Amino acid sequence: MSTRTPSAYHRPVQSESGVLAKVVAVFLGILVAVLGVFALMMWADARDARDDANAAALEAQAGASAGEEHNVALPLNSFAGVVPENALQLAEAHTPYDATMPALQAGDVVKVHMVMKDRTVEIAPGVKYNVWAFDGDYSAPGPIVHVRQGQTVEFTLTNGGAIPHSMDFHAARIAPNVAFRDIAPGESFTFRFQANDPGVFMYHCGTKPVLAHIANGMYGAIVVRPKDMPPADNEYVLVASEWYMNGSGIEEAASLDIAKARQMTPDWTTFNGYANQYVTHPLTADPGDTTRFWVVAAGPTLDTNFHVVGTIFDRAWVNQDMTKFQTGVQTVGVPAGGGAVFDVKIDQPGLYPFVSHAFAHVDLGQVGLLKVGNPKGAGTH
Ligand SMILES: [Cu+2]
Repeated sequence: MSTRTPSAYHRPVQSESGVLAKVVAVFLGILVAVLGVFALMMWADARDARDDANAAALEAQAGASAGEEHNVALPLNSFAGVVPENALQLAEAHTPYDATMPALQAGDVVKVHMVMKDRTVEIAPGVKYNVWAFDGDYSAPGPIVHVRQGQTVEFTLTNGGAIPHSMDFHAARIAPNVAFRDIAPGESFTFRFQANDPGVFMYHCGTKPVLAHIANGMYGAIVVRPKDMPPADNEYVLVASEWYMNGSGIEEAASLDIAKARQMTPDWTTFNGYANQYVTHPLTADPGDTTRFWVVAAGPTLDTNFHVVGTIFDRAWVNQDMTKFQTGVQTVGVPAGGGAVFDVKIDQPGLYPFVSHAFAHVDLGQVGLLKVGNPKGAGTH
């Protein structure tokens, strides 16, 4: 399953389905309302307090009109208050983080090499942020590590950044003062651990202040596949996190606002580092498939309340107890620093939003779509 399939679900589409037509109509209404807000905001000073208040009111109205369908429109406003006028085009042009579970590797030892790098990335359409994060295809979160229970992970950290960093694997049972020690810029360090505990775990830089290092993007997910698990047709990895910015990130890239981070008032919340990326580029499944979500809440501070709209979790392995699963669960809290695994078997084609059901998170970007089949109004490719 590709996560890079372009989506045209938001374009006007004729539909015979009353429900679908309603959804599309509501969505287009939201889109028009939100774009209208932004046209106004671009004309005025977007940071003017009065305009922000008006825009927030209008957006609240738009959100309210979404009603029970849930608002899957781009939340084009945030605490920072500004996105570019062409946010929708930028969202479409964005290449989403590939949430697809990577293949396992053969052998007893799996070598993982991560290079830390200071870089500027987009965390929402046209919104740039200076991360301390990972080199390569992924910036924040880092690459998905996927190993089989019992394999040994040989991990090498190379610090290509400007200050000391480290890496703490929650999947490891190891002396942290040795394995998770700070590595100076320009240096590398290798340690090994046997991944005997199955589940999906956070990894993150543990250098002080940890709040700043995680808030700046130094986190990711490691999946330790259990020896026995029911089969799934599609497997996706989602890392929930939040961003705290000292500016809008539009004119120039923003950096961390540590006061906001301490107050837990994020500008954006995301799955896999970019607001709403799987709304514009949905994850996919075929009707009748069992789709498995491996979810980590990286924080740095906030939990995620994982829920898939339009279905119920057939199985939920909660916070890494992989010996048993709950059945028929609607929403599961994934604590910051924790993880959980969710199976949904969906028969009816459609667009199924996955969200943190703490809905402030949805407004700030922690929402995506699972596109089951090829529903009308959801794009044809
Ligand atoms: Cu760090």
